[in-house]
Amino acid sequence: MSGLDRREFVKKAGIGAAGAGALWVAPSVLGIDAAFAGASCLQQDTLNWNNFTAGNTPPATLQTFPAVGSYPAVTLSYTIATVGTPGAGTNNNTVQAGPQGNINSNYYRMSMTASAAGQGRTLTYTWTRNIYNLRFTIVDIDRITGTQNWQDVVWLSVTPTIISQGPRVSGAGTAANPWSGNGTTNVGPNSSDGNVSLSIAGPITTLTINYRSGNPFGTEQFVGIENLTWCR
Ligand SMILES: [Ca+2]
Ligand SMILES: [Ca+2]
Repeated sequence: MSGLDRREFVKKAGIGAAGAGALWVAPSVLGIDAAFAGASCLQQDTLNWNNFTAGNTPPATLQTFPAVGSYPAVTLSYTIATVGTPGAGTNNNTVQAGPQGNINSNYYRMSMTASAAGQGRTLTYTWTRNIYNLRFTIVDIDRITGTQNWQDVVWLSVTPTIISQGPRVSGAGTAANPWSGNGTTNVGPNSSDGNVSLSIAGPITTLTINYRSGNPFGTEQFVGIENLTWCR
């Protein structure tokens, strides 16, 4: 469908441009990836890291999304805890400027310098009411072997649906089968090879992202969390 045809179709379908941000639109209508757009989303919210200052630690209460029509307000907060005794790493628990994972926008960074396997960070997001169809991308899950010898390991508290997974990442994102870097060299900021894009149908009010070192000796390592999008 051409752009003009699409606009005409949208018009005939009664999908107002002014409300496009708040209305669910059939994914096939606007050419959005169907799995990413989800089945039913009358009110979609996005936690956009570009709204935070790069270099800063974000506030524990990240953002309140106001009531819209019959959808009550929802507030997203987070906590981050340290597991074991890793070093601070570089810019742990901060918003950083992209690109990372070949995505040219701000992202949230967890970092450490591990001295033992299993050290890491535990990041927990909490919403004040049920949310559905959560989608986001984790970037730079990678590994170096040799002198530096570090490996990123990540799993979620809820089994995700994987939308896409880079070739340098193994696993399924669960405690039994975590994602981990499978390469031998660093995945750079302009590569998506260490990315995982996922969705969680929900409903959920909390999600924990476990980040660990997979190797007993490592230098500084990190992963990033891109924008979070969900439906109320
Ligand atoms: Ca990494
Ligand atoms: Ca990397």
